[in-house]
Amino acid sequence: MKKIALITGATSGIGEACALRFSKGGYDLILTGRNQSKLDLLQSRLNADGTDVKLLNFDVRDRNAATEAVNSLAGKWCDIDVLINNAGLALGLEKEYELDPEKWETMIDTNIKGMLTMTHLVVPHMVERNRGHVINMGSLAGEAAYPGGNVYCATKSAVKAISDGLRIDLADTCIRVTNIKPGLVETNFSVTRFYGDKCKADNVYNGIHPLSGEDIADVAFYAASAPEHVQIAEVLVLATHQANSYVVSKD
Ligand code: 8X3
Repeated sequence: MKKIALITGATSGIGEACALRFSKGGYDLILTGRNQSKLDLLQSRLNADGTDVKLLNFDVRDRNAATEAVNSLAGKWCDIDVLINNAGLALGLEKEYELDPEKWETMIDTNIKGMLTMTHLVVPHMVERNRGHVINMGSLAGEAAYPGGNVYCATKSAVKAISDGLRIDLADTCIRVTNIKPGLVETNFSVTRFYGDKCKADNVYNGIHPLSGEDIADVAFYAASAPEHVQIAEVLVLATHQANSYVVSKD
């Protein structure tokens, strides 16, 4: 029987890359996202590769919708082996005291509360079966605040604390918890951060060979494929010419 991974925010970027990587690695997939047509497209693509795909169309910020969607799973789809809490975003680089409260609410509600909601809905079943793996998408941004990063950095610090806490809570089980912390990854991340300004977004990655969503998906798949007694607790993944949030050597 094939293993099952549930991936949030699966319609683009790292989430989509994880869907393709885990499909290639022999998993069937539960994919969640807000955009039904993008979910449908991804499903057709994965079905063509022989992967069975279940789509759940909801926003992780909506706890009722998430609960209804996850509770609608039946049969084999209830036995989730890997939960990839990927849905997340950054909005703006404004000063903390100038950032629109709606923006910080969106980041906190998605990156922290959405991840907690999914953990709350899925992990109890893993505990019942005494097997499973939670992979949370953290960030280099969670290591230390950088200029304009304020709330986004805080949400990714929270991902670290919440992952560490969950690992403690699950230490007497066979369930593993991994926090993956990418640095510069060229996806839609910066386009979203700069409210659709593609030029500003491109500038973040100009002059450096950044990571791709696929690079991060490979790390997630590696963590999921490690022998059962091996828990990859945390991985900081940087482009070769990025040393930290401040030092990036550009051409
Ligand atoms: C994305 C990494 O450093 O651009 O989470 O904030 S960074």
